[in-house]
Amino acid sequence: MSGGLYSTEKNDFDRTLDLKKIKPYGDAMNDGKTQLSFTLPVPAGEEAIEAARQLMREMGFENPQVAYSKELTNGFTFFNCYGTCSHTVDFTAIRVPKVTSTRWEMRETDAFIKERIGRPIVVVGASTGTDAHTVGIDAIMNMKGFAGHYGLERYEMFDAHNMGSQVPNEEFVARAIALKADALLVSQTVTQRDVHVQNLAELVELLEAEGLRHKVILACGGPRVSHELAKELGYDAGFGMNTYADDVASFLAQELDRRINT
Ligand code: B12
Repeated sequence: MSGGLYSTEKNDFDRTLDLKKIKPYGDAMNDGKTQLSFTLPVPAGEEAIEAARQLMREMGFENPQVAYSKELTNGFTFFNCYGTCSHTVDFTAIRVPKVTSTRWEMRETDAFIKERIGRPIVVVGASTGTDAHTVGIDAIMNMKGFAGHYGLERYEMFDAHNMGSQVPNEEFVARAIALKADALLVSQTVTQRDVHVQNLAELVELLEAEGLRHKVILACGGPRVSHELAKELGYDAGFGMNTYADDVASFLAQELDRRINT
């Protein structure tokens, strides 16, 4: 097949594919068939189903169909729906800012650090501010890791310190200074009223006030964190959902090597 599925050329599989105007695929190219689910704050019944259909039309779906609905609790109904999407997106114009390091396995990263840095990389991590969610930072740092990917504590060449959750920025910075950290990892899960943005920005200000910002690699992560947002807030990198320790470890090793050796 010439060019592959993601080339701008039409592929042999379906000549009606136009990457400048992509839409959901159900069982034929460009049919727009979409499944979506949502809950409305109304009791179950024919009126609720009609409300769901009308809402889908407003969202740009033709032929809206409610396949399943169930009242979850008094006055709240869940819907499973199908519809035909009437909108398209230009796939060829999409540019997503992302971390550009190469993802290596744990052993490759350890070997690289041994050879190029010559000592373990000191990392301090926490879920900071009022955020009580620990699962994200644990997934990255703890020995057992996440979904079969060991965390930084398992690496021979990382000296990983996980401070847990609800760590005030001041305490986080104090620990970074005490341990002479090379890298700081911040996790933010709660985003209500943009609390994550305020908290992440405050940490950058504190680090700048201590004259530390450019001495450490600063990365953040969480389900609603993107690399773009992280860069905007003055971080070196941002990691979203489905990140593994491999991603962060590779990034830290390659970034520290760039800073020390080039
Ligand atoms: C478990 C959970 C809790 C547990 C947390 C227990 C614990 N020890 O962590 C408890 C019950 C305590 C809890 C409390 C609250 N929760 Co809660 N919680 C969840 C839940 C169900 C799962 C989160 C989770 O563990 N995900 C699994 C991990 C592995 O995924 P992750 O965090 O995205 O992490 C990955 C990536 O994002 C990334 N990553 C994350 N951090 C970092 C950091 C770095 C440096 C890097 C590189 C990568 C990285 O890597 C990880 C692995 O891939 C979610 C809903 C959901 N299904 O997601 C709600 C949810 C996050 N909680 C929510 C809320 C609102 C709360 C409360 C405020 C509720 C309340 N009113 O009291 C409180 C928080 C109070 C506080 N002060 O923070 C909301 C957040 C909404 C929002 N956008 O702000 C959610 C989305 C539920 C919802 N739909 O409303 N919660």
